[in-house]
Amino acid sequence: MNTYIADCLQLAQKRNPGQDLFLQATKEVLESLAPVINETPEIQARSVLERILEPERQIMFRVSWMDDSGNVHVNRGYRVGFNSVLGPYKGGLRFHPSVSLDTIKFLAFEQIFKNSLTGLSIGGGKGGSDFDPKGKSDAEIMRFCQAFMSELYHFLGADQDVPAGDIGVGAREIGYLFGQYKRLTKRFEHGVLTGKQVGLGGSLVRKEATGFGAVYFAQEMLKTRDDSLEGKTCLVSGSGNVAIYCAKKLQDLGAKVIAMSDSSGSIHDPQGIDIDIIRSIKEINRARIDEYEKHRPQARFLPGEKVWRHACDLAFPCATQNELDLEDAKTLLDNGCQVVVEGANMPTTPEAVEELQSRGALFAPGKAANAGGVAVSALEMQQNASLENWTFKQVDERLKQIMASIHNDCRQYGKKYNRPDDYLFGANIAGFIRVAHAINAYGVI
Ligand code: NDP
Ligand code: 2IT
Repeated sequence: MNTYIADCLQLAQKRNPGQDLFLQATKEVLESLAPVINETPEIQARSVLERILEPERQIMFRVSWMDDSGNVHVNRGYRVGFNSVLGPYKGGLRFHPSVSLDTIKFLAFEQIFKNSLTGLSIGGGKGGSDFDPKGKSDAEIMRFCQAFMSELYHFLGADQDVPAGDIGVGAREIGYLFGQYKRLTKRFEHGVLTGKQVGLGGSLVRKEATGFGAVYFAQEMLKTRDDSLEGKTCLVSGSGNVAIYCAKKLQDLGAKVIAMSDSSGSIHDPQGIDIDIIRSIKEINRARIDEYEKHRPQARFLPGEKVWRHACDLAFPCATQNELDLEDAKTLLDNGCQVVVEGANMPTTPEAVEELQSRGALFAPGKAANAGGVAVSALEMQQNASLENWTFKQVDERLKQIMASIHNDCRQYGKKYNRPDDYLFGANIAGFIRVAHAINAYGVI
């Protein structure tokens, strides 16, 4: 390994002890950068990697709120503004009991390069809380969001930091957060949050964007092998926002999705998942996925099982980090899977990525394949700033163009260094170059 990169990774380890997800993400990006660093001495001379590895700011705060029975709970809130050389901090909020500073830092770090790949003016940030939305009433969710925003609002602004949704945060939560921001600031500042409801400043296609975008990316990958999604068998993990619209687009384009999951287990439907039933169970009723069995006699719920055990052509991990490990990768490959596209952030472990790539499968990293969500968030900011509302078709067309352009950038940078099929390498280099250029252009700040 290049010694400058090795030194920087060592420094990151020393500075961030125990932050395993963050260190995993930094290693995965930096290990790709040797060719660029070797041919661009200013990167080391101006300590560009050291500056990229250190968040510009990290905010942690107490969130106290009252449940419906009058009990007081205390959670921890986070917002990490990692890098703003390309634009205001942009990235989602995650509400999940597993959230720690480590989780938010890894997500914010990934977001820098993802946002750079979109070609739009957005920097990298992420936030959230260890609050668990499961089983909470609507009123409890509202009170939590209000308490969370009561601290966070000081640090937000359409030109400063613009959160959106992620795990456990969708249009309902964004509505409560926006309402509280408006109440506290006395400003109707549309562009301070994205993922708003359509009709209340939200953009058409934002809800669908991450899942649709991942499928548009997969289409581009298959085109390089003169292939298409028509007739392909697919596995999609998760059954949340990303998974649902990934599965929907796959089916619209003639593929068959035979398994999906949530944190309780997976469902297998050999005739193809009925996505309207999943939407009704998970998106509308916020229930558990085992209910699917009641609606489809041929389907089976497999408690605690992942989706990866079934034979498929393409796999789309769309739930959470490190959910597809080495054993899963081997099973997928042995059963004929040739393409893995990450809808989630860092769902594939490094060992699994290596196995997939070394056995000739195509692998698309989340920072490229799931960039459609944040890209349409940026289009929402654009619509808010110009007081315009674009049609579904207009936004969807822009999304397709952006995903095709990210795909092209990954391949071009891969080709330049004789690794045309290595999307992880190409995405890391393409994302990094734009950020490094801006860091140099702004001087030492
Ligand atoms: P949702 O909250 O809508 O859905 C998350 C899904 O993943 C649910 O099915 C959930 O199951 C499952 N899940 C979450 N955590 C775990 C866990 N620890 N173990 C097993 N299953 C889990 O989130 P999204 O669909 O928005 O996000 C999914 C992934 O996509 C995340 O990695 C996120 O960072 C990423 N992403 C999201 C974007 C967006 O715009 N929303 C954009 C780009 C990436 P259960 O219902 O049981 O909790
Ligand atoms: O991981 C992600 O890109 C998101 N959760 C979406 C961020 C956004 O600002 O739309």
